[in-house]
Amino acid sequence: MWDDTMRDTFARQGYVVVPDVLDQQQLDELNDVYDREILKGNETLSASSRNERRFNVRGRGRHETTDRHGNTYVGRRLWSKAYRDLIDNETTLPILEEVLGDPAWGHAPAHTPEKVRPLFRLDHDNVHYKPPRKPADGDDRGGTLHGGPPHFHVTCVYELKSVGPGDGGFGCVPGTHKPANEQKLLDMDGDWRSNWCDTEWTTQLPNWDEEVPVHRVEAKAGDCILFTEKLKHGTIPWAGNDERRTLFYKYVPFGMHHRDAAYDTNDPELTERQKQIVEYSPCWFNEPREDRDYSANPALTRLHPDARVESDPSVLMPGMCPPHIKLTDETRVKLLNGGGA
Ligand SMILES: O=C(O)CCC(=O)C(=O)O
Repeated sequence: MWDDTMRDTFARQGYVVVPDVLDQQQLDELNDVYDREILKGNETLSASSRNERRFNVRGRGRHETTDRHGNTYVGRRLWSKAYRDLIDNETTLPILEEVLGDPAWGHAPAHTPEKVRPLFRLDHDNVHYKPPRKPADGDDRGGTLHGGPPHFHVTCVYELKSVGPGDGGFGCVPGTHKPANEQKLLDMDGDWRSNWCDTEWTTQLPNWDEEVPVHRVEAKAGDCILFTEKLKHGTIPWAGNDERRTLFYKYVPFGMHHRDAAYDTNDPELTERQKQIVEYSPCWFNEPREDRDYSANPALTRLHPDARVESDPSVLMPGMCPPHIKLTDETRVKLLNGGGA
């Protein structure tokens, strides 16, 4: 399935649609739980969010456990065998291993030791829901374009219902995962982040650079849109006759902090491999966000002995950008002075 054609498409566009990742039985199970947990049973959603639901479900039925590194986890996500099996889906797993493990793709820092390169992590998840919508149903601005070449996470977008022409949902500006193409956006006058797509409710800037066209990505139920967060992407207003039901599983390379969702690794229903994928790395190549309290998670601040201030760009595929290594000034000085991690 992940052949050179698909690899080339992903390298060129920054995304690729991997077809038929989920079979009908998996889709039925995922949709059944979705119906039960989200559409019918979820009393925690506020009335204002009934038309547009964007959330992760980690916080439902909260409970807390502590893993073997001393990190504390709170919460559960949509939780059934079908959802757990998406953590290490057999089709996307080898793709993730390659694009998150091989520093040539610009997600893993070049100094990541070979033996930990296959150990990517599920950083967090999101669920998007939209009811069927018609133009008369009122304003929908969709979302702004975001992402950028120094980002280092990769997302598997699983469609639980088909997304057809003109429906909306996932959109992007292919090629902008590479700085040279991103620059074409940065050079455009006007608010290109908000005004990037022509729909019933939104208008593209009249001076949009034709060299960086927008893709409205279609996919069948069961397909996976795999994209790098280096790519400029966003949500196109929903205009489908059917619902939008989309799951986002967002992965990072070993030892790279992004949003750090904290899954319950003590859940007995996880397989060993799933546990390893949701577990925090024991030490890190970048540092966690300063606006969060990590006192319950001591291992989240421990740097890997091979941590560096920058990732060597010479290993990259042509045009790719190395991952941003977020470090405090104090750590930078220490590393630059040869103090080690
Ligand atoms: O498919 C979409 O709605 C866009 C998702 C998105 O912007 C994201 O996952 O960061």
